[in-house]
Amino acid sequence: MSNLRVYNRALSPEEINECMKLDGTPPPMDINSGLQLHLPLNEIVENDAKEKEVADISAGKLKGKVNGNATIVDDSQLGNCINFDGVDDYIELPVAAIPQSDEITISFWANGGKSLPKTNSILWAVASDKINDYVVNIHLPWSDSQIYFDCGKTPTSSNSYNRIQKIAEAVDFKDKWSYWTFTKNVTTGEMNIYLNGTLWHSGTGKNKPINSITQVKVGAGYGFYHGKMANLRIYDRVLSPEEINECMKVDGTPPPMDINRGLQLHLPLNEIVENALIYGYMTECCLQRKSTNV
Ligand SMILES: [Ca+2]
Repeated sequence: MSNLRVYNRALSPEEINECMKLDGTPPPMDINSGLQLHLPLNEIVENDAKEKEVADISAGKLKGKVNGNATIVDDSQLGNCINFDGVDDYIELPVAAIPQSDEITISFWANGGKSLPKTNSILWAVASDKINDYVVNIHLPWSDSQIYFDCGKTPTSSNSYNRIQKIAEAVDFKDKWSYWTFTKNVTTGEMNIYLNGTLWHSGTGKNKPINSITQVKVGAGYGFYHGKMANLRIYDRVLSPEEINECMKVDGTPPPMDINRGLQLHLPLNEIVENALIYGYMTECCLQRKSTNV
């Protein structure tokens, strides 16, 4: 016997088939492991102080504060997404959005407006009040059509960042959605840029650390980004190419049926464990873990 499920509701034939399919499929990659921030950017809400915010759906539940008059627009490819006017719109994030770790991954969808290329940052995190004291900075692109990825700096001096850059085609940064992923590993000194899940540019010998930050902005920094953006994710680790492709696929796929709704019990029945002295605790803990790991 395998995968006994008990629900407090009647499942539809489609849901029953989904359970059957799921049990025969290997577990998916854990694209939530090391996730520091995930802004879907599909909704702007007002908080109690009447400030506009975007929600972080990662465990950290950080809030982004919306400035200017950034709007949510309906998009035929990605559904609702945020639009920056390129004049004064941006999101301010808490400094905890950028992990101070040896590794980082930043990924998002961007669809640039007509005014690109122009002087702008789409993501910007600085160590002081100096505009170019970058800890992380992405020009997408700068006015010279180059994509710049800056990450890590000499702690004691400003304007001392590690950088990789490459000229981009207009088709990659305007009037069309592209999925961009930026990674850095401080220990190996490797910095990578992926375009639509394929490695697009890389650099080595970039060992400067990702140190402390005083300000983080999305859609602005050194100039204002013009265009649409969706699903910003930041990780405290370097994602594999397979994981990057999985994120890209997840974002383009409609949400699956919620076969966990009303689930009272799920015994995978794939393991028999010996209990310890803390019998009651162990049983409850294992059952909980297994039902949430479906
Ligand atoms: Ca505006």
